[in-house]
Formats: sequence, C-alpha cells, structure tokens
Amino acid sequence: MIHRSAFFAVTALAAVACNSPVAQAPTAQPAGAAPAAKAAETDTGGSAKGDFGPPVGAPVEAQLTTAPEVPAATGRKQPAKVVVDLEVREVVLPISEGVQYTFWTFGGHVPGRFIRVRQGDTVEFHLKNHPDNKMPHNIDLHAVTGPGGGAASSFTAPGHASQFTFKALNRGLYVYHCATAPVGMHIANGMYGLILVEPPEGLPPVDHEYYVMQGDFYTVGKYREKGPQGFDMQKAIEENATYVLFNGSEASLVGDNALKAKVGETVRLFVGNGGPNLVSSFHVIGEVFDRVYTEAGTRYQENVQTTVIPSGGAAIVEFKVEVPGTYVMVDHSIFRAFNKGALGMLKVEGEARKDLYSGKEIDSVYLADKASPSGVVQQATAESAQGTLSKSAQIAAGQALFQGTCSACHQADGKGLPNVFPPLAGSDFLNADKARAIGMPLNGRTGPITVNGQTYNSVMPPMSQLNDDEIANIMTYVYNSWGNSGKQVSAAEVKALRASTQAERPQGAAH
Ligand code: HEC
Ligand SMILES: [Cu+2]
Repeated sequence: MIHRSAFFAVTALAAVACNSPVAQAPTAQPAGAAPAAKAAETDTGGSAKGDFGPPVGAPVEAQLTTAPEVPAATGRKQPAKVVVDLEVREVVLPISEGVQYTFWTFGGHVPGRFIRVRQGDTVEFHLKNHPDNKMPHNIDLHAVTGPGGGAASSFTAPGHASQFTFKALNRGLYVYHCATAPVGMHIANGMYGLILVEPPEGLPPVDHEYYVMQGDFYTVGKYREKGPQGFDMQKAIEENATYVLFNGSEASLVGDNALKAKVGETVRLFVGNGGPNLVSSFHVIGEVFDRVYTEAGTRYQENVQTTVIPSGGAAIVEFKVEVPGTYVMVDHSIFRAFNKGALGMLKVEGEARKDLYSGKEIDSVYLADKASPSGVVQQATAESAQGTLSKSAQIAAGQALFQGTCSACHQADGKGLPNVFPPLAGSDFLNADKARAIGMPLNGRTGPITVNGQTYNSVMPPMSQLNDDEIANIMTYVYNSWGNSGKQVSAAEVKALRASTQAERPQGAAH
C-alpha cells in the first residue's frame, strides 16, 4: 500500500512536469501491480520472465510426498534440472469404513504425489505404468506450457515407461491428472495431484504446510454401503456423486489422521480439486483465511471465509491459529460434508485463549460420529465383514452413531425433552414392538404419539442417510441402554423392514 501510493505520487508529479500523455502510461498497469522501480525484482509473473536460462549444476531428484505431507522448499537460487519419477498404480483401498474401491493412482494413493519445483526449472518427467496394472495411462500437468500438458508424450501401457521434459515457466500451484480415454473415468478413479512451482525467491516461511485435495467419486452402491464397490459411469455422467472426499478416503483427515498445529503457529494449505465434476466451496469451520492465493495465482486476497476451487484448479490458503481445538475443513456445499464425506480436521493444541473465545469444543455439533473414540465403528464393520458381529461391538458403534444422529433431539441420556422430544430411556412405545421401533428411524413419523403416558405431537424425520448396518447398531445400542429391554437388531431385519415398508416412507426419503 505504501509503495503504491508513493508510486502514484511520483507519476502524478511526472505528469505535471512533462504534461505529456506518455508520462501517464504507468498508471494503466493493472491494480495491485508492483511499482515501476521495483518491477524488475518482484514481478516474476508471466512466462517470458520465468525462463531463467539453462539448468545449473548436477540434476536434482525430486522428493515426492504422499498427502497430507508436502516436500520441503527447494531452497535453490538457480534453475536446475529436476528429475521426477512417478509410478501409476491401480490399487484397492478403503474409500470409507468397510468399503473398498479400486483407485487408479499416481504413486499409490489419492491424491497423487506432491511435486515441488522452482520457477525456471527444467523438469525431466518419467512416468511408469506398473506391470500389474490393467489400463494405459498418461499425465497432463497444468504447469506445462505445451500442447496437452505432456499428455501426448506420456501415453504409457502397463509395464512400460515414458519420458518427456518441460520447463516450468510460470510460478503457481497446478493440478496434474491423467488424460487417457475415457478421461472422466480416469479422473473419477483418483488420477490427479498437485505440482507446486515456487517463485524464484521461494514462498514466505510458515510453521506447517499441508496437502489437501478434493475429489468426487461414483460407486454403484449407496454412500457407505459395505464391501467392494464398482465405478458407476451413469452416476458420473449425471454428476450425482456418491462420495465427495478430501485425500481419497473418508478417514484421510479425521481422528488420528487429522492435521496438527499449535496455538500461535501459521498454516499453509495447498488445496486442489481433482473433480472430475464438482466445484469446491472450501471452508474451515472456526477459522478465517488470512490469505488466499485465489485460483492459486500470484496475487492474494485477504480475510476470506470460503474460497471457490474449480474442478481442475487449486488455491493456496494461509492462516494463523490462535485458539486451541478442532477445526473442521469442509466443502460448504454442506450435504457433501455430512452425507458424502467431504470433511477433514485440523487439531490445534495449546493454552486456551478465553480473551478470544470463551466457548466450548465443537465435537457434538459438527463432528457427529467422527468425534467418537476412534475404532468402534471400524470394529463393528470388521466383525460384520467376518460374520462375527458381537452385540458389544454393535452397542459401541451404535452409541457413536447415536451421538451424531439422534442425540440432538432425544438427548445423549435418552431422556428427550419435556413436551418436545419423547424419551427413548424406558420408553414403553420402544420396548413394546421392535419392528415398529426400527420403523421410526427408517420411515420417520408425524402426528400424535403417546410415550409413557405423555402425548407428543411432532415430527420425526426419516433418517434417510443411515444404512441398514447403522440403524441396526443404533437400535441395538438404544435397546441396551437406560433400562430398556436388551433386544438386539440385525442389519438383515432392517433390510427386510426397509423392503416391506417402502409404501410408508414419505416421498423423497431414500429407498
Ligand atoms: C429432529 C429430531 C429427532 C431426531 C434427530 C430423532 N428423533 Fe426420534 N423422535 C422425534 C420426535 C419428535 C418423535 C415423536 C414423533 C411424533 O410426534 O410423532 C420421535 C420418536 C421416536 C421414537 C418413538 C417414541 C419413543 O420415544 O420411543 C423412537 C424409537 C425414536 N424416535 C428413535 C430415534 C432414533 C433411533 C433416532 C436416531 C437415529 C432418532 N429418533 C432421531 C425426534 C427426533
Ligand atoms: Cu489413467
């Protein structure tokens, strides 16, 4: 700001002195452009100025990282030849608890390995396609200046390798992705990642840098339907995502996998969006972004709440964490966060700052079952897959799910709220008829209902987001808590009831 007003003062004087339109030419620069005197040092944007000549010194091997890790700064002051080795692997990984998906990956995980180079570097790119793979693949890096971004030069059959070289002319954070037909399918299966081209002077130092990349996924089965799930081309064409995820799995950035920082530290997120279809409204609940390099370009915006990240685009987000606690990263197209998995966490440790925030922890409001002690839902899922699901595992998983789903109304102690929400604790309605009780979360209910002699007249919406396993575990927990009858509910019972009560379900509730 100081620079710019000084600059305008100088040009104004010059204009007066010469009284010539030529002298005013500098004011035609775009807003925010560097002062003319400093342009040579600071204005590194633009490909013409990004070619700093031939590489200097011995070739450097790029250190690639798996998300959420980011490679260290290059620390170099001169252009180098950088060798990047990236191997495509087709791998089966959990996309959600107990749900397996065949991902196509750049380096074994989604998103692909993070690549970090410096503007002016010459990148020698080696793409390998693992012999066990079934598909041909290639790579299109948005940082490449040249037709196809490398795609035409890198088509690689299984068991083969290819090589091409490009000069990183433009600074910025760029998406790379596979561009082999059918392109949408390769991207939908996870074939994308980020390459950072540092400005020549490097990025300002921060305490933590993390790599987060969103993607949308399309499975034949419903959200969280267990077992191996295939890719659903029709859903992909209709842009009807089953999952919207950060870093390729619902578990990537929650619980023990949460990002970490300490009070007073600065955090930089390299956020990408692989798509294939959806635009992200990236937001961190409880934080304001001090700086956002919008669309990962050269200029930054300040004090941003939510930033748009296009499919095939990126943003660099920076903020300082002042208050300890859990910060939830979401796509603020909010059904994606709570019903499709687009949710991650940043855990900040340190002394409370009551002067800045007096409130309590976020857990039950925003985190739902993800706030539970890790492992209980996993345990039930694993036992269920082996056909050895125990009542105790069902109860533990059901409790976690109940806290995130039912406790908002029926309360954590199951006692409900007088005249508004009926109790589940010691409920005669619940204990008298198991099928009728299971039908409550399955189909919802409106109109008068009498529980323990008290009449309520309200609405319970169908819990359409819950699958058969989840309802079975919740109901088993409810039946085995607060003096209730101790019944057990199986997923098969829920499934049968779901089929036989289809006509009772309100229109618009899931099937
Ligand atoms: C948005 C608030 C809300 C949520 C969330 C909710 N319920 Fe209800 N529930 C109600 C209301 C209101 C009624 C009474 C409906 C009526 O008046 O017809 C009710 C009734 C019931 C009943 C029958 C009455 C009784 O007390 O035994 C059961 C069983 C039940 N709910 C279970 C659940 C379960 C299990 C969940 C979580 C999966 C859940 N509810 C989530 C509001 C809710
Ligand atoms: Cu591919």
